[in-house]
Amino acid sequence: MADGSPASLASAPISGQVVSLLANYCWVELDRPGPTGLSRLLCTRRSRLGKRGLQICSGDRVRLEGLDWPAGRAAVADLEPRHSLLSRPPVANLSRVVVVVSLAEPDLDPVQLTRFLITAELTAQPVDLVFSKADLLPAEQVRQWCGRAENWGYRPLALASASGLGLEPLRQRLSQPGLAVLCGPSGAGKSSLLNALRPDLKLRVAAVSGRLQRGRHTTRHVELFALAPGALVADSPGFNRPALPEDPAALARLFPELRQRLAAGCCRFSNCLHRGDPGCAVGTNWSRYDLYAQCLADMEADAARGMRRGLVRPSTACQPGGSGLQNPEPGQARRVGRVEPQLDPRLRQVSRRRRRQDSEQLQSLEETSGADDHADELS
Ligand SMILES: Nc1nc2c(ncn2[C@@H]2O[C@H](COP(=O)(O)OP(=O)(O)OP(=O)(O)O)[C@@H](O)[C@H]2O)c(=O)[nH]1
Ligand SMILES: [Mg+2]
Ligand SMILES: [Zn+2]
Repeated sequence: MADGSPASLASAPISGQVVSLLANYCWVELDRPGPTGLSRLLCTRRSRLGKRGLQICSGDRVRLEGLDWPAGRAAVADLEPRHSLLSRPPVANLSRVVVVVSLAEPDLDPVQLTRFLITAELTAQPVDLVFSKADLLPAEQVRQWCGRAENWGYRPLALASASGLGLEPLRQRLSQPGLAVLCGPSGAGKSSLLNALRPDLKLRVAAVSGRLQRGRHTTRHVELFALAPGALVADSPGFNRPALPEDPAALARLFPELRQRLAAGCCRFSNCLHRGDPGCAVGTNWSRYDLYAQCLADMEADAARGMRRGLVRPSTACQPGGSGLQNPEPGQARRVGRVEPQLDPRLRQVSRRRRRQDSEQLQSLEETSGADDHADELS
């Protein structure tokens, strides 16, 4: 075991965690300071990592070689397996995702918020929801938003960075060991929040602009900061439209309130999309149902577009307007067969409208041969 002497340090494998990623370099915080007392090295990436298809993310645990202590440089030789991953912003080995959205400037958009929550839930780590800029809305409206989010299964925190209102409960959650990632739209106040929690960071922030009071993409890359012993927090660049997963069947588990209903046995079908289909007791009478249905419709429209462009493998569950009941599990055909698949007319409308926005080439394909037939052939 390494005892800290120069001899043992020379032989011990040097490892650490990627705390920020630049174009061709990354900063790695060492597990133990080096012989010169240096705790952070600027590292290149060995090309063999790329050849093995390994992409480094902030938060990755890495092994280093080619150490040049006087220059403070090294090269990343290998990646340790990740225990969790957030796809966008890309962060590995996180233990908590904090979705930050502003109550005003820019206004809170429930569809956008739902997409951020879905991305966060995909990590299978605890998800926190922060409503920022609570000082810009009357207290009653702040309470209403918190009540809504509680119905969705979250424990939201409303806060204002400048005054420090509501900051301490967040500090407590973020001070737990592990890596928490702040993510959300540009201008939501993520960096301001970190500045309020750790004023010495002095992270760059910028006023929102334009009619919609959008953010200016001030933070350009993910960076990890220590907040308490063993507790790291990542700031991240804001963006406006998180992607949805490809598989519509995976969506229900990403809504905590729906997950709860499913755990209580509200649906007996294993391949149901819970869209009010006959025989599905989940129903449509829950507060985020419209947002859930819209996400499903968007996923189906994305899949239809991807199939035409040859980007996505056809899947019966992704057919425009499909109810997800057409493809029963083995042994379930008769039981599922009694439930007639419902073609939801609203979804057809969404698909057609989206298709009209496609390229001219796709439009002419629709006009000449009937796009629905073509999509069916492909699937
Ligand atoms: N009124 C008010 N303004 C805030 C609050 N928090 C942040 N702001 C302002 O909102 C603007 C955007 O804040 P940032 O911290 O740069 O937002 P961000 O989420 O880091 O944005 P990106 O880095 O672009 O993703 C700045 O002008 C902040 O001063 C708050 O609690 N109340
Ligand atoms: Mg920022
Ligand atoms: Zn169902």
